[in-house]
Amino acid sequence: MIPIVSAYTWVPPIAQGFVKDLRVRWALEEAGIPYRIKLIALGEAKAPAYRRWQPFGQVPAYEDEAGMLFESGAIVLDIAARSEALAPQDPASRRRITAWVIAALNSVEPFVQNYLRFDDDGDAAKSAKRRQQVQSVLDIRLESLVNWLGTQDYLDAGRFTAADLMMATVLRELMGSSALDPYPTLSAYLDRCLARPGFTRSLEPQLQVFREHAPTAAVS
Ligand SMILES: N[C@@H](CCC(=O)N[C@@H](CS)C(=O)NCC(=O)O)C(=O)O
Repeated sequence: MIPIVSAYTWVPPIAQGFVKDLRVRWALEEAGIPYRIKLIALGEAKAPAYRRWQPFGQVPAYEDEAGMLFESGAIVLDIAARSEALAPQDPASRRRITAWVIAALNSVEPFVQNYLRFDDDGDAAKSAKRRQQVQSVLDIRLESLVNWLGTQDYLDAGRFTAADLMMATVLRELMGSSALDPYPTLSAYLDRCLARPGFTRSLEPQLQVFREHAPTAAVS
């Protein structure tokens, strides 16, 4: 069976290019595994039938001959477990790459999202202080990544792996902000990951679907 990945027909412009089916598409592109996209409307994701595939009513969900799966990290790791292109297949490498995928999702992404979603609450002094706190905890994580990378091009195994795929999708969320400015190592790392043809092959089709399903302006 050709693997199936769920994706939205359309999301607001701010989310376009960042919907998390991108991670799965990218992994499949790197692995050279053909796949089909199952498009669903935003509202459809909340229907009971879809929730049997993705319990939280989100994308991506995934299905292949082994069955249904959800959570982008779990899906990428599952694909990596079968693809040398995404991870060296010796057990020691695979467990380190698992750790990095979880680190991207658990030790970095929450701080990225807190930073990006920070909202002033109207009290300028309190907001400035809180913003500073949110930024400094993110900085601690980014500095840790810089220290880990040192002069390495990639997180582990001396080459691009699923660990970099996941970390790049997380760091990429910061691209519209100034958060990466103090970290040229991370900007260069991100550029290196996003320059991969597999990334472009995953991003473009997602964007194309949104172009095709763009809401038309109401005619008055
Ligand atoms: N932890 C999930 C998060 C998936 C997720 O956040 N999906 C978003 C799109 S990027 C979504 O479907 N949002 C709609 C919603 O939560 O109702 C994963 O990594 O797969």
